[in-house]
Amino acid sequence: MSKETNGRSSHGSKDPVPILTADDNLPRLKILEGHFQTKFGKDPTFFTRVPGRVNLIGEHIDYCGYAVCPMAIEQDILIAVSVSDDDDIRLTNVEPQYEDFHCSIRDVSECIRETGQPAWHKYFLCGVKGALEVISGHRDPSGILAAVWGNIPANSGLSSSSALVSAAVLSIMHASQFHMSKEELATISARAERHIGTQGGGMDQAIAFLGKAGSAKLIEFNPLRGTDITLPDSTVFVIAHSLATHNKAATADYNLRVAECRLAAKMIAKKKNKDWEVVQKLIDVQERLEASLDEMVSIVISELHEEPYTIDEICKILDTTYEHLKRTSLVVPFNASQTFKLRQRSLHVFQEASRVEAFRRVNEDKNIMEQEKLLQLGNLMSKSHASLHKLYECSHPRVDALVDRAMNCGALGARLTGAGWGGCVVAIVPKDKVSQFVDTLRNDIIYQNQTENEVDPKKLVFQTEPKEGAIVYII
Ligand code: ADP
Ligand code: NG1
Repeated sequence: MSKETNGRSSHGSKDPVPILTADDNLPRLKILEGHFQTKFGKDPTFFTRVPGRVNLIGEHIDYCGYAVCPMAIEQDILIAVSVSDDDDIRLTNVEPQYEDFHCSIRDVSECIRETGQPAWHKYFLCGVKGALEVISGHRDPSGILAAVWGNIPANSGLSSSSALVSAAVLSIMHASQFHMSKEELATISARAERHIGTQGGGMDQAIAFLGKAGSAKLIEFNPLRGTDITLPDSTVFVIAHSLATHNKAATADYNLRVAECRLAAKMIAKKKNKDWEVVQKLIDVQERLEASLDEMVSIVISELHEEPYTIDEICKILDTTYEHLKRTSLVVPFNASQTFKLRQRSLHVFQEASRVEAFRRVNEDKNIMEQEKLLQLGNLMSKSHASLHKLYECSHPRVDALVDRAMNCGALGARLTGAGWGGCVVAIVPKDKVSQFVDTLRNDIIYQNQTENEVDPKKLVFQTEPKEGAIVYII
């Protein structure tokens, strides 16, 4: 077993990332160490480990300011690190599809900005940039050597990109002996990942650091905090891959949703005579109106129409110009013909935020019988999926088919997890039925997709349970 190293984890910061001693019970670290030695001809001095996550409920609402309910999973990103003798950042990856990369620490921003698909090294560099923004002025940053190895399915809604960015932030911070709390590291990592271009809300980086073995977390924002959610003993969550993947940073899908929510917030504020220019998030307008989530649903229905809004119409209602809107609300430059489904998106957000509250209440309520609890949790998850499919339009035919299949195989609820447009589903299954459920779903996926020889079905459908957040291993 790895043990906490006395005194090393405090460094004066509240709730720091644990620093453990790496030992022989961690075979992946040994393999990664070997890769590092082969590539760089020296030993790493420490390792960072950051998990992926599965979001149980609360999708596409973190960037609107609302609480979400994820848990950290077993799959992770590991990085072996050593400070280098020069200013260079040298990166290598155990998986050959991720090519080696190097650049000077002075050129990090420029390398992130380079056009083309968002290559893997850019996520690492986002982490470096985010960390440098905090430590510059306090420390002289040096170059580093880093070997990366991850086993979180990529582009699949299990937060592989945030685990990579967060692990890069943690690596630079630890290498610079700059010790911060988990909440601070999560905030820095969320800001860092936005350098890739997507305006994420911070859920993934929060659970990456705040994850706790045995508990899901209610993650709340502004200020960032995590509260344990103890899930019923008689339930298991199963993750299944739809075999459709989607890279968030490679398309405008995600940022369009962020923009639609911002515009909806401003439009409701304007119609209700509030300071629409200052309002950025849907939670801001709810706070100004001092309304409940149910009341916000009624307000959306009475104030926003169903037909998609054009930019001209939005500008007219807000009495502003497109140029001004671009600076304040639009996170990517859309062309003038882009339309915005403000009513559908904001309805999803307010109703999903209510479902998160209900999910928490059901878990905490000691008066609900266990079996009834599972049914209620499952029902909330299925309603969440229906809303992501219909109102938020971020599902995928393969994801919808997998959700249906999971329900037919005995799940009590199933939903898309993560950003969507492909990726994974999460299903809630009674513990005594789970092995039959997993076997049936695996066989089904093999049959449906003829993938028996291509993908290991064990990696496509697997049980999961809440795991610990980020860790530093010293040698
Ligand atoms: P996710 O939902 O998994 O976070 P994203 O589309 O946001 O998906 O980001 C996935 C990207 O993160 C990949 O395309 C790749 O560039 C990077 N990535 C994920 N896992 C690894 C890994 N093990 N090694 C290197 N890069 C990785
Ligand atoms: P994924 O793509 O699943 O890692 C993204 C965002 C989250 C959140 C979810 C949708 C990033 C890094 N992550 O997660 O903040 O908005 O979509 O709930 O942008």
